Amino acid sequence: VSGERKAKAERMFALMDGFQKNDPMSLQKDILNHVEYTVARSRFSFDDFEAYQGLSHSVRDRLIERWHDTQLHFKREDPKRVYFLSLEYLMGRSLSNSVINLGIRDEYAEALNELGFELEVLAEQEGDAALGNGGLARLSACQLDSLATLDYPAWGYGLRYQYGLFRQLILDGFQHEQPDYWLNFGNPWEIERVHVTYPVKFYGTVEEELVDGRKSRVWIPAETVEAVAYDNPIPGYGTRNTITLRLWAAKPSDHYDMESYNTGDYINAVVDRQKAETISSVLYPDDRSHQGKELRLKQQYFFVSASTQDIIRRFKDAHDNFDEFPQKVALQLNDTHPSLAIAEIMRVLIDEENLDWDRAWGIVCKIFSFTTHTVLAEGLEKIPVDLLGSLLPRHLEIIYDINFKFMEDLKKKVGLDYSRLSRMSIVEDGAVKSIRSANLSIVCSHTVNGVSKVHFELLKTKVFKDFYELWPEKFQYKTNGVTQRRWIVVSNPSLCDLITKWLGTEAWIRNVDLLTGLREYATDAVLQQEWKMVRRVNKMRLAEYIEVLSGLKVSLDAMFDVQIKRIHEYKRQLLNILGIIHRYDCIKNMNESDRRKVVPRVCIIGGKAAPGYEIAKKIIKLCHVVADKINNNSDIGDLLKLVFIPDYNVSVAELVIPGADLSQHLSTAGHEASGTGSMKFLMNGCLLLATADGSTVEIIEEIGSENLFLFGAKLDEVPTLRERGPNMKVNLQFARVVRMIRDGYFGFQDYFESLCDTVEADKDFYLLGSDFGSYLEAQAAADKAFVDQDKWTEMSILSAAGSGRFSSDRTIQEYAEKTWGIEACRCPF
Ligand code: BZD
Repeated sequence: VSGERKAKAERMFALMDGFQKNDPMSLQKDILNHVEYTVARSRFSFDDFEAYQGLSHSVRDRLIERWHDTQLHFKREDPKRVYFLSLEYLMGRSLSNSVINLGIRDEYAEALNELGFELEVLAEQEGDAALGNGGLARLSACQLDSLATLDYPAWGYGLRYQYGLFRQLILDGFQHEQPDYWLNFGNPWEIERVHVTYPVKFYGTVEEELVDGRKSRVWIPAETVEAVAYDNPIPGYGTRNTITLRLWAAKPSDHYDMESYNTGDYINAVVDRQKAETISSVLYPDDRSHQGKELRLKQQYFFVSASTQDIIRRFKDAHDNFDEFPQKVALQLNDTHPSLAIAEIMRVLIDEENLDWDRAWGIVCKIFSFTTHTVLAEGLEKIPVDLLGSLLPRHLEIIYDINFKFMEDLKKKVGLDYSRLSRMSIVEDGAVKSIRSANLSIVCSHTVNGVSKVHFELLKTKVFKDFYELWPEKFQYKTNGVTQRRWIVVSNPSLCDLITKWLGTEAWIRNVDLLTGLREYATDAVLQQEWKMVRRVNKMRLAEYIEVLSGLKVSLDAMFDVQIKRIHEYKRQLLNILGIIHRYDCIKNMNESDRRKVVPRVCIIGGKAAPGYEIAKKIIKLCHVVADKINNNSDIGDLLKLVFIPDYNVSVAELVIPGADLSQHLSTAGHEASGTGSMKFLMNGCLLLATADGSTVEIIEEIGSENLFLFGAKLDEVPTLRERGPNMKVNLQFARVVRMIRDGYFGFQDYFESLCDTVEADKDFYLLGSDFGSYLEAQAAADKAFVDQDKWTEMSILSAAGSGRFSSDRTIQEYAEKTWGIEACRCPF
């Protein structure tokens, strides 16, 4: 039978292959057909954007073919699947990534050339899919790429926001937020699944009813919204496997408020119906604070409910006994944002599938794993009980029940230690009674993961200390990683070719550990020469971008020094700017002969501030006024320039990272759970200037402390420093630059007052003052190293060569083996 099945499958795959041909001629035909029939433009007259549309539709066809094959294969094999639940994904652009992962980049480039277009130019037409805030969201995107590439049977689930992360507009140095209505001109990378829809219910009451002679709690919801699936195929590299990122959009339900139609208030009823769509309309732009807003809670439940219905439906297609559920399903909670999934699965198993509590609980405890991305206990998500009780009354009951049983068990273990019991309780009694999402997630997950070694230590000793003592076996960490496909192959094609040439193989694109092979050539004069060339061309691209943005011409001989990430006090962009002011001040007071020794710098800063985060917005403004002062001072010339890159996003990162000589990662030790930006720079041969925080500690293990510029207080010194205040010697230099701002040297004296206050000796929570001296020393060391370009290039090669551990392929393999218990399921042919 299996032979017959195989033959059938082979015939089918052969037919498919006959359907999509990848030679340049067929590709041209396809592109033109799409221009004519999909985009509805004449094939004799279309512009770059229309060419991009035609092109991406032809790529989409090829994605769909592999995606169908993969889904069919998964269905047949019925392996254990992992479902990755995340409220945020920062996918960026898809075109280049897709043609590379499909292995038909060169064919497309040739086809387009013959049509008079350039692939790179058309790729620029695409806007970013920015359905996320920062590190957590980009990590999800990298992990999907690795899941597909490593052939894991995986699904990503999320929300299809109509408005992604706001666009940052800078007017007179101030940040303004503009809506990102990214779906305006259609999105060729998604497939609307009109038949994959689920009702999601809200509000109402819980009543006790007799069901089959048993007393049961029954939720009678008051509102229904429809969730419609949009599938985004995610192709793996070097494999046919193409997995699904399924994003849900909210649509009015057909059952919605029929009453109003009957009573004749037709117009209001239609307007009301439309309100359902607001659930998936906008991404919350705060990457730290949790405000307990109803809409946010609705988003979370909407996404969780639709996803779990889909997962359970898929399970039930092939199984009828829920005890098998844990053998087939792993649910990964990306931070606490999807933690309502726990209560939802309990509810479905008990209320809809009629399992008793213990059986349902036994299942739930085997399927969930939870990864936290936070370092501060204060940063943990809380849901006000009142809000949850009104929106999801039955879920609140279930969470109370889980907590009651947990507390009873805990009492048996720790006795009546009330302070401990209250710290560990899922329910927080306080001014606002709330549900602690992290406690819920820990209690109900079999594994809790941190994202770096340092983070893991903090989880064990601070953030989740009580839980670690109770269940040490639950806690693990998986060092974050990024995908080398996006961060080298797509964004730095010349470095990619160079690496392949020197390693003599492309295999590193799937097995990044092979990069260590570059170590033996780190001092090879020929490689060094070629490496420098590649880096210079990338700097040229970046310099052109800067000129177009700001009109500023920068020297390619200068050190390009970059800090790009969300603006946060703990990330200390302010430390960077104060350092720049100090450098400016020194240069101004130098004589001619000293000036000749200065290493010229182009300082580049970019990032968004959460709209309500005043201090972060002031840091952006400060950057602009300092830049105005420095860049317009003819006396300084090329020795120092400062540029703020507006609207930082994934595609900007793809341009900036390959062109950076030095990148800065300045978080106060103990504040960055991991940090993944540094990994992208490292892979691209950019040197790091960093504190011993998050992933940097592990980067040092790989490349050695001699190959980066380390500074600042160590994790264990931070608490003492906070108590003692900064030491006086450092204070002098630091006080001088802060004083310049306070005195109005850069203008906006009143406006910057509160910003300066945050770093006054007695308030300097993030320790800018005490780290300043050591920061300047690290900067001086970087200058010194840059003078010897051969040595610098050696360090650069060693950085890239040591970046293998920071591939998301490694992270995902560890998750698969140690947390999810899933195996690869490779689509044949
Ligand atoms: O997650 C980040 C951490 O700050 C980084 O250190 C880490 O590298 C990455 C990936 O693990 N956290 C976030 O990006 N968090 C958010 O974006 C976020 C969004 C909404 C609500 C809360 C946090």
